[in-house]
Amino acid sequence: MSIIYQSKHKITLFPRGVSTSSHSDKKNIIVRPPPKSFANALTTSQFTNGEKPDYQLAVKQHNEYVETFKKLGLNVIVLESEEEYPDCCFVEDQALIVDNHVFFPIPGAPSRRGEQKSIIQTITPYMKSIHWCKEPGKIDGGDVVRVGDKFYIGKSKRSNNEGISQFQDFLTKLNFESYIVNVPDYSLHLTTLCSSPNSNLLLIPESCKNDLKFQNLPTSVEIVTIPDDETYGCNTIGIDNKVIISEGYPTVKKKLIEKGLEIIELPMSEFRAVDGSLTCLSLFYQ
Ligand code: CIR
Repeated sequence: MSIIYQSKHKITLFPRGVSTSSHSDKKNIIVRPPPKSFANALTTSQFTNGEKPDYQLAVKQHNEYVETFKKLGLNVIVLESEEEYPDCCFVEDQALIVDNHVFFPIPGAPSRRGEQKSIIQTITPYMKSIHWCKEPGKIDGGDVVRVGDKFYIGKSKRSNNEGISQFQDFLTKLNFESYIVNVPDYSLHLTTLCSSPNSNLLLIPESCKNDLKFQNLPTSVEIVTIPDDETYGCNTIGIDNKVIISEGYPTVKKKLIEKGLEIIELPMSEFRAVDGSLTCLSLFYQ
């Protein structure tokens, strides 16, 4: 198995609102640094001005991300980069872990399917049950947002009805409600547009207030809208009273401070260049 680093098991804080995990089930975090081939990662950007991502800077930014979780007391498991998979740092897409039950999706991008092998090897020993997506289903972890104890699943270019329905069956067996949200064409994943920094908040861009239909949100949840030019900043990771946000999104910062949350800002420019956000870089389990 290709684990290159594992921090001391010192756990005091619990992240929440990241993809599929609740605040109480995140003790271990799996990450994978970008490979040297990172500049070839999939992207919707055109790079007309020679703005391809810079590998060295991406490694530096990834390192800051990892150090943040170590400082917060999580057990950090760092997998080896895989050169043949330029997108391999975006581990969120490769597994859907809910209360230590895992659903392994068939990732929507065929070029990314081989990234899953090492994730399967790493996670499987710790899971209570293992479930597999079957063809013709496809779904990316980046299309799943947990808000409190309800799950919202993005129907996107990467996640189709068959994949979503298989994942919903998995959630039903675990007694969770789930709802489909149509992801607008201009966006890669549901997590590209929103996040739940704690179980009472949902951050979305203003223009998505009408586009993204979150049915039956828990009554305690407040929707916080952010100007469209800060859409990228809507992807956050909440940890107890702290929230990790991307650097350069002043309204996101201000509104979360107003909610009494403490902010940790991280530079994300190189991951943003290839459509990756904060949550895409991690997988959590108990
Ligand atoms: C991709 O297109 O698959 C990667 N370049 C970005 C994946 C981002 N992952 C995520 O939002 N969960």
